[in-house]
Amino acid sequence: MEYVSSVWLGVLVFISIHGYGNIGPCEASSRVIQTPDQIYRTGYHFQPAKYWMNDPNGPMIYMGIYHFFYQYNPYDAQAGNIVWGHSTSTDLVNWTPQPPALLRSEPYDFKGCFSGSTTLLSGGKPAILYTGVDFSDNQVQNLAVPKYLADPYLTEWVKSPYNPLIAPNSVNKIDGQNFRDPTTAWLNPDGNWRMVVGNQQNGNGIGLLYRSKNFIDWIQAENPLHFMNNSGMWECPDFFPVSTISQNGLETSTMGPNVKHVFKASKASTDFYTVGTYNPNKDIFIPDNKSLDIGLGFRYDYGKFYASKSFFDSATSRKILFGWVNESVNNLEINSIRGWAGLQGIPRRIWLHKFGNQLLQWPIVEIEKLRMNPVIEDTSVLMPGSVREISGVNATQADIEMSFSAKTLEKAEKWEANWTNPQQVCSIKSASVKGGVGPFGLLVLASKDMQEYTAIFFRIFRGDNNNFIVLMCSDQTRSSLHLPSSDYDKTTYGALLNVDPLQEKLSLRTLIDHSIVESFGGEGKACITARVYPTNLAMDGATHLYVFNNGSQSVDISKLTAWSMKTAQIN
Ligand code: DQQ
Repeated sequence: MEYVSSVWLGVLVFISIHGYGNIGPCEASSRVIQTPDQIYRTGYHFQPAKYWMNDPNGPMIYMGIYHFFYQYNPYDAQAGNIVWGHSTSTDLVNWTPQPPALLRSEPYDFKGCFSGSTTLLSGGKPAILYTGVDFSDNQVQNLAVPKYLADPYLTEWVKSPYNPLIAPNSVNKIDGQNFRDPTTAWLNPDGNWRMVVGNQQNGNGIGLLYRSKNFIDWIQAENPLHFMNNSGMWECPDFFPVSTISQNGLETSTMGPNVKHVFKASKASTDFYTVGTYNPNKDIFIPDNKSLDIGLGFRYDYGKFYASKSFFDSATSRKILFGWVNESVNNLEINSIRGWAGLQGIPRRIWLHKFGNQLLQWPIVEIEKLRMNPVIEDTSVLMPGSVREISGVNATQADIEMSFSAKTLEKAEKWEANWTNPQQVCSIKSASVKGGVGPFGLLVLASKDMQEYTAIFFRIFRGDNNNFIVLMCSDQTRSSLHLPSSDYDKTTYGALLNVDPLQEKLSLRTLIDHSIVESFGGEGKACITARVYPTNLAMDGATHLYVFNNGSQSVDISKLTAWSMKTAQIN
């Protein structure tokens, strides 16, 4: 049933009385909330049993077992003492903990075993390349190999006696503070390996290129594989081929016809990528479109998702991406009390869009085996100003797929010429700001009275050329109200979605898991991940899920399916 919700109006009245931008969380609730350790732990997202985790490292499949490594502090829920945590899986959903693969043990990694990658060498033998932080705080590149290749779980790793393989020195003049995160290596037609290390020189982000015949002696190429002036340090570079004719992934050394390459760099808390052409003979990578180069064009995610790492799953011919989803609490004490910090996003399958300029991303299909008790709504109309609860779903641990369409876009607001940053438009035009076509979408992890919610929504604008512009937003301004705003990062996230709303339905997939909300818009054209800490979850263990339309025009929901999600066995 459609209705103009008095609750929604109540929210708007509340906002207008209290002032939207400055609602102090303490003002919103005078209750003191004791936050138990486990409330915000996730049910189906990867996290260690305790303590701090950041970057994904070297995911791979070996002898039919998936391996996942990660930056891990084995003593504390804060960054520091970094080693390589390790877990294994047969389905990328349930994970078994293994002993850390790399501990800080040698002069060349005594201050940290930083990020790196795995490569499958000839005969499928795995090798880890990783950054060690040495006694003098210099970052150096190291090698480790499995102790027992017959062990599918690879529980023991041996560091190479030749370490460090590459170190900053007076000849190469590399800045030892900004030299880290080797990529998976690829084998060039000339029979030599190549790999890239992240670097910064004079504020310019650089992907230094190295060549090696034997995986031990690495020679720096004269030119970097890629760089960008004034873009700051490039952490965790990734470089891999994608097919222009198939959604299948490609093994990292694949080259030739129907292949493009993707270069990714992590900088300023954001993972940027660009699609281009790699010439293996000249060792040159050229982005197809300069205006879509690193920092200018596409991001894997427009919310919280960093230091990502991809791998080729030879068992299913997929390219799969992992990314670190940091906490949004700035108060380190909170993490310490909880005893853990950091999540991995649900692994995403990635492939090149048919237009060739961007990747599409979708949660791996295996996650769907956790779905249960679907709530299915067929076509319905969302009237202007309406809010409707989706009941019968565990709204704390859910997977929702839906698509919207509008019969007319007559009421679309004008896209202003000075709006160059979608994220800013999402903050000005947040979920509570009434629009023309939209905002419409989901209110997740919401309280019953809807004082608190996280809104994932679309707005459709009219551009100058009679075109339509689709904005996708994730609005956290009314999330986690029990946390003082000084402790909680409430940034609103936003992205433009390359969808023609006259021709196509607007799809939304949202994964909710206690303190993470991952949203995939336009069938994976734009992703936004947010961290939220629902007050209600702390109070009574309950959260709610709503669809809403705060525009002045009705929109149709063509299909909506919401599943409760089972809990996976994770570490
Ligand atoms: N995290 C690692 C570094 C990397 C950074 C240290 C990115 O190797 O550059 O934990 O989050």
